[in-house]
Amino acid sequence: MAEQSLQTLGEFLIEKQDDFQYSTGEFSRLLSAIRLASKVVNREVNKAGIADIIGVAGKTNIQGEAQQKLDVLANEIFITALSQREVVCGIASEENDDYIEIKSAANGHLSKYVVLIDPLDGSSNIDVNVSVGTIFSIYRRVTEPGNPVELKDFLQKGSAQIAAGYVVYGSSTMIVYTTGNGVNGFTLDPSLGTYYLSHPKMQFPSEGKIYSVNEGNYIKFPQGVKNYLKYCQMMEGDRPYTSRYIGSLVSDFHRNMIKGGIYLYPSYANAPNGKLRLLYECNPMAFIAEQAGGKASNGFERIMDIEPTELHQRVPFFCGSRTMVEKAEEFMRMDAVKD
Ligand code: P6P
Repeated sequence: MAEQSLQTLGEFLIEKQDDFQYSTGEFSRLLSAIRLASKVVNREVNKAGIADIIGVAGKTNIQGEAQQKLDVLANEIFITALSQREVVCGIASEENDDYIEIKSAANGHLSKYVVLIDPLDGSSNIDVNVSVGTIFSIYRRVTEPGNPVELKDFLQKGSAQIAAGYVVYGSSTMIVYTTGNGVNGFTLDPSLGTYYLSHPKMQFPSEGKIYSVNEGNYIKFPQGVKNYLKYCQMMEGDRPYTSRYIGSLVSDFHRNMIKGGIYLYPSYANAPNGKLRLLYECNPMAFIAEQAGGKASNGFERIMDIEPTELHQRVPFFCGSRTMVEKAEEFMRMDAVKD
């Protein structure tokens, strides 16, 4: 199908603006800032290999500029794009210990949105040319506009998100996001720098045959997880399932949403809350999963019901096709009853 017959992300934002109860145009400008930043990060991610080849990685590039780690660079790109459009009053990032207060020249602290972001998740995969992603979560501030943003504006339950999405820098670059009216995916045509609606109304298949987990941690997993993995591997009915683990949450999630599957990052011996962060990894992915008919929990409780207490807190994460997550939760409950 020729590009000119496909809807662009820009046209989609305009068309859907009325769906969005906060449609003052500010939100569309916020998503446009994310769209622009993702294109810049996409360019940097795709030339990272070149940087390695011509030996500039780690020191200075051919222009004599300091070569930055890509996740630090991606963080700066998103923060700059968001700060300069006077649509957010605060940003919290995986790369920053504390949240960033944004005071815009034009309206001071009157912007009503806060963004939480993992600017380049899975960045350790860059060196081995495996796909990585950006994950973002958007809330309305809960404190009075006009005053500086506060920590409580960020420590909101996932159920209060007004939008969430990810960028997957893979064999193609895609933006997938929800504003609570379903999930839509847009693919970048790099020759034009335009995102086109390629995956309308994405749905998690209710069943799946793929499980994604780092089995290297098996010995340290809770017994309920061990029992679920053995269930996945048993010769029975539609099993054994297939194990697929990229080591990049966005990529594993994206494949599972298209093909059906479950992603697990459980707690384990020396990590009682697992590895993934609640606010800028699990909540946004949970919002997308639920909007696509899937499910996301910590093995017992809905991720988006968890009351956050810290900016960078971790939670165990079970996310994907509804029946698969429910089966995993069943094994977790059975094990909990025994304790
Ligand atoms: P492990 C990347 O660091 C990440 O946050 C996710 O993208 C990925 O799924 C997970 O951690 C990989 O962690 O411990 O299996 O290497």
